[in-house]
Amino acid sequence: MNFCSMVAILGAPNAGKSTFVNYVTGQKVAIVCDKPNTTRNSIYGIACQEDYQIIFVDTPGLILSPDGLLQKTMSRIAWKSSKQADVCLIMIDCKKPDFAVTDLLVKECLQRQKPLLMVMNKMDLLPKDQILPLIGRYAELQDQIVGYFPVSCKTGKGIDVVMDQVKKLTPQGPWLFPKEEVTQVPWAFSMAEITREKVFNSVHQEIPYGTHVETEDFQWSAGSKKNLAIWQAIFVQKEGHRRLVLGHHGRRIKHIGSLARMDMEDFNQCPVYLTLFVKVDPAWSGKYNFE
Ligand SMILES: Nc1nc2c(ncn2[C@@H]2O[C@H](COP(=O)(O)OP(=O)(O)OP(=O)(O)O)[C@@H](O)[C@H]2O)c(=O)[nH]1
Ligand SMILES: [Mg+2]
Repeated sequence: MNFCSMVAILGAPNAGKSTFVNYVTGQKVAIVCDKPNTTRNSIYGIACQEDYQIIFVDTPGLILSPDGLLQKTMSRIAWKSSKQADVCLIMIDCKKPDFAVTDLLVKECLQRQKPLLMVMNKMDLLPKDQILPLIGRYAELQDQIVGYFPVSCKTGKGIDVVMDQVKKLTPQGPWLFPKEEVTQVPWAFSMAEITREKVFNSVHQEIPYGTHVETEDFQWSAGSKKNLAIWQAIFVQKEGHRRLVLGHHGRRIKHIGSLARMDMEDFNQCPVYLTLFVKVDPAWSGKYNFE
């Protein structure tokens, strides 16, 4: 007998949604950064345990007043995922809760009559007694909320309890993906995301938000020894940003490339030759389909 459900992971930017999805799948399906608004698409993390297939949908952090095409699209993706899901999981950063976003999400999820789990993340950063005031905020909705789950997505503490609860809410039904699949996004996209994560971690202020990475080409070796060549373009919106991404004497792009290459070797289990180009395209966000 098979069981299957789709669980939308919703919350404010930086709450730890992608870290959660990586933890439950045991693989890095989504990129993680300490800067907000890292995730731009809906990314499935597919976890299979015994007869259960749970599709966790990582979503962009919700922004209340989205500014510009990219942010508006990101917010739309988050709302769409919440509509399609069987279960909603709202992730809260206990250390820095964003109540404006969380209140709105709670209201919308309950209106849609979805089972709602409140996951209080980053418990490793604060003493247990500080979590009670956070739970008290939704006291009058207690009967409608499935439960509160203190976790640390970094250490994994408490996540087994969330998994057990999700399984209880999962109906009988056919699996939607083959057992070995961990995400729905194309491989070339995952490779581009690896590089985008390194760019996000290496540059600051508005530059990461104006950056997009595309895998333009790749080639597997023809010989007996498996290896892989990948060519990617990092799009930025201004010439000044291109210079910053390149760095003095190209040092920054070299560093980005070598970190990305190591992750790609890990992902593909073979040597990788990565070539990066930095290109200026002020209008890239208008051309790119995020959904
Ligand atoms: N200390 C601690 N840090 C965490 C935990 N979970 C996530 N983080 C950190 O929080 C930051 C944001 O994590 P992400 O998983 O990228 O957050 P997100 O909710 O996906 O963010 P967006 O994609 O921007 O919406 C990263 O620096 C993570 O390492 C946790 O349980 N404890
Ligand atoms: Mg994310």
